[in-house]
Amino acid sequence: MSSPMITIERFLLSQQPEYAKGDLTTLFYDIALAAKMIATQTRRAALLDTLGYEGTTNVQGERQRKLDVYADDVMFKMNDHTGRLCAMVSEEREDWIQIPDNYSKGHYVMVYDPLDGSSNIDTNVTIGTIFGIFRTLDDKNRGGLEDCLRSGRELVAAGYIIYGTSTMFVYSAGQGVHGFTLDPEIGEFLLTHENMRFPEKPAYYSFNNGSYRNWDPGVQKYSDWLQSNEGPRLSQRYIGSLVADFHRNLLYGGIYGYPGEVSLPNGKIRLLYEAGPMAFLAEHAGGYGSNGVESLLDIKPANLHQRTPVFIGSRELVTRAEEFIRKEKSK
Ligand code: AFP
Repeated sequence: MSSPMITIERFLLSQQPEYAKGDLTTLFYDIALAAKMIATQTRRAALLDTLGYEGTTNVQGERQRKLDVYADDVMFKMNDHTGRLCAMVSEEREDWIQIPDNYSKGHYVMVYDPLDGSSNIDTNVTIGTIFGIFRTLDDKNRGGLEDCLRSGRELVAAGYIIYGTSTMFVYSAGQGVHGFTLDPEIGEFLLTHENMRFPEKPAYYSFNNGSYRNWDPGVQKYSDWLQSNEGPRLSQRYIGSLVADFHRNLLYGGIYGYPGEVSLPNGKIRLLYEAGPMAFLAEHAGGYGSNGVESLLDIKPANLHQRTPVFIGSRELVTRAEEFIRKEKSK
């Protein structure tokens, strides 16, 4: 354990710039509380009969699992009444979420994927929650759709919670990426990974190679290069949970990719509440996130649930992917 013992609350207070002390700090604390509730529920899911499907589908046409619905509800209920947010966007809801009339509206917008990788839930594989935070564009006119449809460059903070062998809260508010581990005995997140950076020499690449035949030639050639003698000689690790694959690659160096496919030209990952926040974290850890052509942070979504190809992780590996893709496109 790190020494001295630093709780997430203490760290947040010491790190936030003066303007953000208060609302942004407590917003993180609210998210951390939601994370503890989701962690408790996921750990006991089989015992509480919360594995399996809810019997509904979300806006992406995906069948919702009971834990997807639970996590979405917790993220919403921990944040709707606090007066810190003026709007939210969730993967699980078609429209953006306005703050109920009986609560006051704050100055921040939170976008989130309540449970990423949820197809892994029933097999006890690591899953996560992703969030991003924007400041409202217009203090007098808060919480409209234009406050939500923003590029990743406009994020003031982003983070994820990873529900693995331990539960971790990882975030950046623009001053480094910091990780906290939940001590279940005392119910607190404690600082364990200060100032996380992608290591210089990467170790892993994480693509679903089962989809190789459906990728563009540029992505196929990049994948061939990764595995060739001329390549960087990485091991392949793919969990199929963006948060988990990203987290491992952040600690050991590497690249996660979810390219476009023949029947899914923009891939599967959502720009606003998955790719954008993860690209924000990558850049603040010395890495990079791209759609294969440009930075994921520079793309303004045209709609809330827009998808994008994703290549994210160690900067050099991602820029090499862009080179392969550009070269093939220009032929
Ligand atoms: P689910 O939330 O439906 O499990 O999707 C997770 C995800 O968006 C991302 O976290 C994974 O990396 C990717 O999809 C896995 O997709 P494939 O199974 O097609 O590789």
